[in-house]
Amino acid sequence: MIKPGDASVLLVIDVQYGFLPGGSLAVKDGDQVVPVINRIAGGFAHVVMTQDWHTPGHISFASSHPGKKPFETIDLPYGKQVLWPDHCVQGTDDAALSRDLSIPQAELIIRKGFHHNVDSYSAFTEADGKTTTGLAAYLRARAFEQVFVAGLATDFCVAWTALDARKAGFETWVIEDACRGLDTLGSLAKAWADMTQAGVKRIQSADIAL
Ligand code: VGL
Ligand code: ZN
Repeated sequence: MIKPGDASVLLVIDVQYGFLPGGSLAVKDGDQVVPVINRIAGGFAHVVMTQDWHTPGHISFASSHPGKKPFETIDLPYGKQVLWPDHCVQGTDDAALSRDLSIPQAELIIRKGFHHNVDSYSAFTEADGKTTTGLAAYLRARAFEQVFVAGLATDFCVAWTALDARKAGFETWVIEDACRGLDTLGSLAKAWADMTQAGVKRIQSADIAL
């Protein structure tokens, strides 16, 4: 069993209506993470949430690229980009955090994806690999050392966040049953392979002592 301590923080990634059933980029069974996250959050004194928060016409939207369809890829100056349906546009209900989350102690909400010409999956670094959200500096300033990651989607925002947490030197766990994936073009298996390779620990919510 793993017992979260004073130096542990839970990152709750993108539990927003856009990624829940009925949302614009719905993750299958995405709503099932909510009760699991609510339960484990009770064991954490420190919680940070993220919120995908795109400009209208964002570069990651297929609709911004004539002739392109969602889930196709294109080459952008910073690398390959999967194109998505329009989702989580700033100020819309689709971008709102689920009202079923019950985590009143959450200390910070990091918004990401608001740079019009750069996507951002990771809570730490945007897809250009250099623009920072400030989260690593925040976590260090707060003296956190262990990062636990849960939310949506396993193979994009959760995985990129966990990989960057490792790069930033944090001990990192992903709580598998507190996440659900999109799994487009084999992305879920690849994400787990990359995370395992990087030393991210894969656990279940039952492994956490609450
Ligand atoms: C996400 C695709 C596009 C995610 C966000 O939260 O995993 N995926 N934007
Ligand atoms: Zn997005």
